[in-house]
Amino acid sequence: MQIDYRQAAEIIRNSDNIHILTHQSPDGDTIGSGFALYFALTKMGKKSAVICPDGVTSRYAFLSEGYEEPEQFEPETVIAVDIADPNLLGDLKEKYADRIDLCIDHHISNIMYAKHTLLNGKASAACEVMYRLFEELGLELDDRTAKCLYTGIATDTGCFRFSNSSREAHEIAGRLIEYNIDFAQINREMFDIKSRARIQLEQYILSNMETYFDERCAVLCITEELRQSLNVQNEEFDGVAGLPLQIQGMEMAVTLKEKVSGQYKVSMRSAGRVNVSEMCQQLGGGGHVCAAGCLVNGTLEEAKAQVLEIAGKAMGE
Ligand SMILES: [Mn+2]
Repeated sequence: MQIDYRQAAEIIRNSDNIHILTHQSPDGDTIGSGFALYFALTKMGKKSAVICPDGVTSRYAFLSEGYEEPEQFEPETVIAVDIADPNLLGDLKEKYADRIDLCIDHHISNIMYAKHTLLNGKASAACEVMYRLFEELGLELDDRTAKCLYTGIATDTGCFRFSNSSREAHEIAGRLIEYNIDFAQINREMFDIKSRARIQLEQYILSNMETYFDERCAVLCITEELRQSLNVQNEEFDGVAGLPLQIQGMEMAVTLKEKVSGQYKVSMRSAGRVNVSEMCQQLGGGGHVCAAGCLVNGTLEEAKAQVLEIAGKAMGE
């Protein structure tokens, strides 16, 4: 059931022991909104734990500074943040999928799996929804909460470059930088600094990608064998899917990354003209107009053929 800010605030006021779930392959928004909620709940005198299916990767560890892992407890309330579909819970799916009381999200593709869903499809990030929820709760933010919320908005808007960078997103970010946060450093860490392995990965991708439909669609294939040979950790693939869109004239980019043998995680990015959310929906996935994903079974060639058929139609080929 979809609920509003007032009702979501009520649920939070009435719960004392809360598990906060983030999605697998974590990004700045899920980790940022998860820990922002933890800090807020702590301030309200409530017990909570942030549970991340892939752990807090080193890239986002700065957002969890000040987190104190509580002893294991049975939650009264389970809250999922930035999670459009319980399949994104990874290893946590079995334990939690059927018992999520509140989902706080901004994906229009949310399948409404939670008992209550606070969804703002116009929000740039779950962190933007979280900011409004804290307002509704009358909570005063502090530096570490502001740092989490700012990072989520900055990362989900591609540093305020994507079309979801609304006036609202800018205004909230403006209020967040009033706190003592080093936003220049956060953006440098999130957008400029890369590991050597990542630079090697980018070099590999740009020289080995395939292009289709008059060079308007790029396809990147990353098998597990290739990942290992490049010595790149899974967490370092964040943002790779959009890389080909830096090339003039490129309209969409598709990345096929081997998840397990016979299954590929497909990430699609659009420069704005084509709707990749619709394409991914045809394959059982979803997301945003310019950034979406799905899982495809089969060999690499089979997966690629499926994706190219749908992409070709969408691009008028
Ligand atoms: Mn998000």
